[in-house]
Amino acid sequence: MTNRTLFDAFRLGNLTLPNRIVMAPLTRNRAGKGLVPTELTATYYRQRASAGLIITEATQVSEQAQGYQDTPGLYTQAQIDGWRRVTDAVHADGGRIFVQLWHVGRISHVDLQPGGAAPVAPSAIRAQTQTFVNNGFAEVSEPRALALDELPGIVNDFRQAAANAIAAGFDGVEIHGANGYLLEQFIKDGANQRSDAYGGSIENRARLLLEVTAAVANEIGADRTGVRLSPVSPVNDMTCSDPQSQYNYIAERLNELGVVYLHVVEGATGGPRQVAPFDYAALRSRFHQTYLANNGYDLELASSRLTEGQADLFAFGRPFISNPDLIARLKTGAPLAAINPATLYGGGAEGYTDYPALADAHAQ
Ligand code: 8OZ
Repeated sequence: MTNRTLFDAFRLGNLTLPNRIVMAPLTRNRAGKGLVPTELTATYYRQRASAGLIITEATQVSEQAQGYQDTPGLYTQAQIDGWRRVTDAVHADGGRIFVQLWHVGRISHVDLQPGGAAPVAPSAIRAQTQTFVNNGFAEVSEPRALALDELPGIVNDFRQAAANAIAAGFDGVEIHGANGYLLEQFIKDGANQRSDAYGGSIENRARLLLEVTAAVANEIGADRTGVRLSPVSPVNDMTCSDPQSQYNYIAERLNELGVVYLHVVEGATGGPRQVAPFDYAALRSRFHQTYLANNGYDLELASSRLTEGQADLFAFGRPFISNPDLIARLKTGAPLAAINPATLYGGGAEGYTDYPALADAHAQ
């Protein structure tokens, strides 16, 4: 038992977070032309600068990495310039911000791929799930299996996007190794039936994630590199025959690489925490840097987990959408505003930058 509180400062790499509550990555599908973040994006993140740390929405490392309409990228100069406006706005209001980098792999659609090509994956197995494209939901497309000699290019795309992130003023990057996207497609055997060095054994299935992480850490520093995992989440049609040994192994290797945090989606992403047996304490014991816990946390659960010493930081997702001043509300016990599910994905300011902070609400 400890008497730490969620509102105490925490040292993360070279940053001092003023509290232990992190804004989780949240896809909002509002990038502008060229998949560039807009002034509205800068306003949205600036409004949330009191978070201990902001982790941005998932951001593509290449054109091929896109799987949903209007999600931002970080591989063109215009995108770097757009993100610079965001990081400047957050820093001006005293905040800290990491960008989450992803490649969606097979969770994509031919209409989002360069030249209308098939999305790429470890194996040519189509996921039973949908994506948001052409202003509606559609089944994801049949993927093609990546050739062995294409994998260094993917590692390099992550490395380059991490360098771009620093050029854009980010404090660090989070590698999206969760939720059924490319890196997790390699990790979990339901999506990976390769017989080369990237499939089969636990070591082989972890290889791409670990190569990407090593390349990013080498480029920008392990103290600015975090990794997100979701060991038992079934989202995006994922299955894994032995998640505990698979993820214990990954945690040991990430510990050796010295990455600054492990961000763990506990249970089914955005759904029940109890979905399959998994020992998160065993995972955490293998990783000696910061453990960032995610999924369904509220003030009470996060406080008790912190007191028990089960995690260092706690990511809150949906509450940050409708409460830009979430930290102040949690601290003072003020009521939380409800989210409007209709304005989560796509659109403009409505349901994005127009949720008031309490002080504003009182002034109206
Ligand atoms: C919701 C809608 C689209 C994408 C994830 C990036 O699950 C996502 C995502 C969430 O990690």
